[in-house]
Amino acid sequence: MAEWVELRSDTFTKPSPAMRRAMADAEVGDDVFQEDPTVNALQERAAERFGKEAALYVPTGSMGNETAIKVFTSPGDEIVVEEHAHVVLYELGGPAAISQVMIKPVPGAAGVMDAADVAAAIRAPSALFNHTTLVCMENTHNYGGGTVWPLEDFRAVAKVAHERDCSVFLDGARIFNASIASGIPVSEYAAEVDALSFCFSKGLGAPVGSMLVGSTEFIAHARKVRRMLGGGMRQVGVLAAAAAYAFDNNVERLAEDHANARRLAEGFADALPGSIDPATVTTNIVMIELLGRDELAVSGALWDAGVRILPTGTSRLRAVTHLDVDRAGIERAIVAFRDAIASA
Ligand code: TLP
Repeated sequence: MAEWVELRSDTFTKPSPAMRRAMADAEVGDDVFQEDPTVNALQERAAERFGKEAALYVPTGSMGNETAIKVFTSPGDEIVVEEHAHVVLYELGGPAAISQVMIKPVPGAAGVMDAADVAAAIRAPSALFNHTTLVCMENTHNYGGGTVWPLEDFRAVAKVAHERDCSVFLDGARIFNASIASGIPVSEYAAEVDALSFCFSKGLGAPVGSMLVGSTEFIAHARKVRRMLGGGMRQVGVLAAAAAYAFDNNVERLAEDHANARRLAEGFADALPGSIDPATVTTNIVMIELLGRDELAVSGALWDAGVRILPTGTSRLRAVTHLDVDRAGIERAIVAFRDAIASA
């Protein structure tokens, strides 16, 4: 039996022996000079898969998001984003610090914004008001509980943004989870936006790395910003090889993580009725309402039982399924949760 059931995040996945072999065998070159063949091939492959002109390998999802925001805005602009988006809550004020933009947060239904709210949040060009130049969406939505945006909502938001001359960016850190859950190819989401980021280092199981995808012009500018932020990497083909392996082997299997997340939610709902509606769990993120119980006491009891679940600071716990947790681990987590609730 595994020592731990690690459910704090899909970022905890470790490279498998086969992925490590692919890394060891990678051909490399200096990527600042665009001479790393493994990186170049990965970028071409990503651009093709998303139906865009070009792509840029970046160290993290946060750097991808912050780079895109900088490319699409000028200091003093305003960007419209769902209020619980990663760029709002978890990037340490990056949009303000790096791009000098204001954030106009918009409420969402489990992370999905309404096009009318977005339209109302975009300010008309004026000598008095902040200039709105960018609308960002997040799919799947992390804080919302791994929500997949319905395509029509996604299209409606992109449409109102474009009609008002805003660029549209997608934080698609987990876009492959969205695609596997909905059956919608990633290129269909990509077709609605000007650029997007996605991560290899989450459910796809690579140790590092994300990708920015967009037009040739966008990527050329993003390459400069990446360098400015300290993200110009050298013989990084060893990491890109892990990402290529993830592309080949770890996309279709995300369905297994989604089934495990649903089973986990069912077990939690059984142990603590009202803590979660399992029907809302469609990808790999499970947000559990503790209904007044102390989140640190519950997560501490789980930890003692060998189950790691993330306290969020809001009386909710978050569990994320991934390729390093199998069904036996899920069942173990359910038993531990039942015990933790009984003693909390
Ligand atoms: N999210 C992490 C934490 O930072 C919260 C996690 O464990 O889920 N966009 C989204 C939607 C994300 O969930 C994350 C990571 C990122 C961007 C940033 O990726 P990294 O960690 O590579 O900078």
